[in-house]
Amino acid sequence: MKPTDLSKFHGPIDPGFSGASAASVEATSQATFTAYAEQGFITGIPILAEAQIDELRSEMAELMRPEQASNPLFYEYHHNESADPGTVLFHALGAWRVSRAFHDLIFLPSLVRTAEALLGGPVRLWHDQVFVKPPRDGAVVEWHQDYSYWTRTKPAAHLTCWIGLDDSTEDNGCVRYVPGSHRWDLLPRYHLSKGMSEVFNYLTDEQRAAFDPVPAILKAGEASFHHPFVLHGSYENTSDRPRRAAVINFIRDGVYSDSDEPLLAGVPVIPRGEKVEGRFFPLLSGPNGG
Ligand SMILES: O=C(O)CCC(=O)C(=O)O
Repeated sequence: MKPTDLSKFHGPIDPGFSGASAASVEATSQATFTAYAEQGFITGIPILAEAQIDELRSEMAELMRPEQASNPLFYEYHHNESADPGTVLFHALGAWRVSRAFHDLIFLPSLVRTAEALLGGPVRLWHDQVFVKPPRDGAVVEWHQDYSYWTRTKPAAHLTCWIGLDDSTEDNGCVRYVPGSHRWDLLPRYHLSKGMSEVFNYLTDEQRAAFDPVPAILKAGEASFHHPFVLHGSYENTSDRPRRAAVINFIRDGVYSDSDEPLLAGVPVIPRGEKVEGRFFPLLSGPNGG
């Protein structure tokens, strides 16, 4: 049976999901703007209530079923993206088209309002991602800047929100950020889960000296937001707990295509120079984002 493509719904489908939100929609404080501008990320933002975490965890288990590998709604799907077969990184793009809870997550007002504040205007979905590191043999995510993977869209008015579905700690492979690295030039793109040393081939002496990552230790349901140039990565999960995450990648409304190829697998071409919009890039601000 053909799976239902939830991208046709540009607003929440299940009022119960959004209604359970833990987070009130508050104005972004000056301290938050300052931290984001200085460090390139902010962490510890409460987003999800217990019921939403439970729902996303159970839908994550569905998304990971072997038969999903052939689901054409995903833009990318890797049961294991790790280059080391002894470790596992489940990583997929496009869950919002497949799962109701992951779909409704992108419209949560608390997320959208923070994204608007940090990007300085109305926002759209660029794409979503899910990352799962299973207990004990969870793989690494190499140090990288997100925009290295997104140069086909311009300008770099992008923002990533990383939401933990488990407590994330140093031993289960939490994300780590290099404060201030959002002011560095763009690094090349390389394998996302091969090791943690590729990046050092490209850093200047000055950048190596300034390389001092900090762990984003989060409770389940909390989020961090990061700049598209901030250097970040994560080590193995050596704990006996999973480390599951939902990631939303926003663009400011007005970002345009710089490619004549599909921006995401299976999506109609947006010719170079034309605005990124339409069914697969919903506007989240305004009535859609509740
Ligand atoms: O989940 C991770 O460890 C990496 C996530 C990441 O690279 C991102 O959210 O941009």
